[in-house]
Amino acid sequence: MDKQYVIGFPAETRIINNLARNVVNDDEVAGVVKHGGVPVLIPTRNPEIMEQYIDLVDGLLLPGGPDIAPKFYGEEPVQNLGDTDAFLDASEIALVKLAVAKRKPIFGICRGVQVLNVALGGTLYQDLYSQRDHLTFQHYQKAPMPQGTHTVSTTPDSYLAKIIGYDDSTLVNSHHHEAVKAISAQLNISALAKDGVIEGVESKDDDLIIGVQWHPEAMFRTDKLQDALFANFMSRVEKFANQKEKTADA
Ligand SMILES: [Mn+2]
Repeated sequence: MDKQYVIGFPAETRIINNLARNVVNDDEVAGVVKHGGVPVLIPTRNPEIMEQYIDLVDGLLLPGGPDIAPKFYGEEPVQNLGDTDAFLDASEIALVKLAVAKRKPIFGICRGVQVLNVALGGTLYQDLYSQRDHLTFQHYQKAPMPQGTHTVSTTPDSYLAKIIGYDDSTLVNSHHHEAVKAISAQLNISALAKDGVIEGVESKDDDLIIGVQWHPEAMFRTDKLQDALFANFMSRVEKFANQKEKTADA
């Protein structure tokens, strides 16, 4: 990759030493930098200015993070819903819609998959264990995050299968109690856990959007398949940027 492409990272707001700070996950930054991307942090207190950020970036990384306020998909909160932040949600939902409209590639990680689904009209389980009536495996693992704990099956002919292989035994880590319930009409399922929990989503007609419910940023240093997800993201960013240049030249 000759040119370096700018990747937007929406930031969570965390109170550190009594001050509200904008924070991003350093492992996600490292995965993008390794493959030639230039990360920029997007503060999320002001959802109304997200269009300016999308115009600045070539791609969007939707990171892991807290739960999503269920009001964004028309539900009331259940007892086991975790921490939420409506400013973060509103900003990320705006970023997804703008990135899709402006053809900027998205890579969603964990919460990122859930944000993608909600932004594009889908719904979530707020808590797998109290809302799903059949067998649900451990998806909030107690093992160290670089270690995979449950397997996923990739969907044949999916873009994800082209990246990590068409396989029913890819071992991934798992750190979520929310998950996609009704999938957006704009997305396809690209991976499932053996209990049926949706573990991957992607856009239907192209590879503009790829998201995984696990955490490749905790695994990419030692796992070639997970590293390939970051490499693929940056090659998608390059491809869509080149398409835009051609359109602009014509
Ligand atoms: Mn899982």
